[in-house]
Amino acid sequence: MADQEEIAVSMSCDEDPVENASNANDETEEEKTPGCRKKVQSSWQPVLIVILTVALFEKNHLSDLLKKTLQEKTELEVVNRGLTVHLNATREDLELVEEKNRQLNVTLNESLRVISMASAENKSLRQLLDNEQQTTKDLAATNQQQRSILSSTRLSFLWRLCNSDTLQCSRCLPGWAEHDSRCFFLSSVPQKWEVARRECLDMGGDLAVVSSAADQAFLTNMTFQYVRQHPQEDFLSAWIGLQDMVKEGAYFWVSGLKLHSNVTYWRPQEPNNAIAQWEADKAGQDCVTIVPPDHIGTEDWLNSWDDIVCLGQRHFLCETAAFILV
Ligand SMILES: [Ca+2]
Ligand SMILES: [Ca+2]
Repeated sequence: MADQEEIAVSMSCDEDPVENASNANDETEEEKTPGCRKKVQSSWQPVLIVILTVALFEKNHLSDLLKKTLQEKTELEVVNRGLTVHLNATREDLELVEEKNRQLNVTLNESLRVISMASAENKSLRQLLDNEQQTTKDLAATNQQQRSILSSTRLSFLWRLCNSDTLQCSRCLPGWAEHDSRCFFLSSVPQKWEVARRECLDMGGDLAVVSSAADQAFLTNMTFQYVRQHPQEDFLSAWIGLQDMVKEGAYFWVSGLKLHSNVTYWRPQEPNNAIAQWEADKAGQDCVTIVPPDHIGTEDWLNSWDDIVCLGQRHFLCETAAFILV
């Protein structure tokens, strides 16, 4: 609208627009046509006012827009700074996370290595366990077999204690006599005292020990009965487990007990540590035997001990504990 008005004014004032246009800035020409200029100025004022108003409006608008933009810029800068701070913090966190991740990777690798080693060791242990289980199984089978054999052996051993006809069982093996929960054996073959003791030990016992008058009576009676049952043998006496080999006169039982003065059953004039003329080259009499009495029940029949040379050949009396039958 403003442009159309300006053209209309120009067309009504200038007959030769080209010429006027070429002299538009010529002050001398302006002075020659003052009426036309005043006319033009009066017609341009509203336009200028409008233009100025519009320009002012635009200026204010642009100013407001600039302020708004500057404010937004400021806000954006604040936000940007905040985001930058946040970004930096995030980067630091990320670096920490990455460092932690590296450490976790190291730990993980170490754990995997340990697990691998443990797995190998576990496999080895499993193999050992399998071998041990197989060995245990084999041993159990062998044990069962041995138990079977032992049971059979034990039964046959126990049967030795029993009469197969009467099923009466003794607590002592055949050939042994029971007394005071002990079993006594009188050998049919004479031996030296040391050899005799070894044979008693091999049978699970030792040479007999006299702990009481009852023991003495029982053992002396055994020798007496043996002589009666074997009148053809030259039975002199039988070793018991008493000796004074270490110190003359200091008698000890094979059990380690010292001879008690209240439990002694020496023959008259014994012990005399005598050396027979035919044994002059031997040591004194340091081992004790029971000499069978001529009669049982006489006044001094229990006093049957005699010390004789240990290297002499004598029968011998052994003892063991009696079996416990349940
Ligand atoms: Ca002696
Ligand atoms: Ca003597």
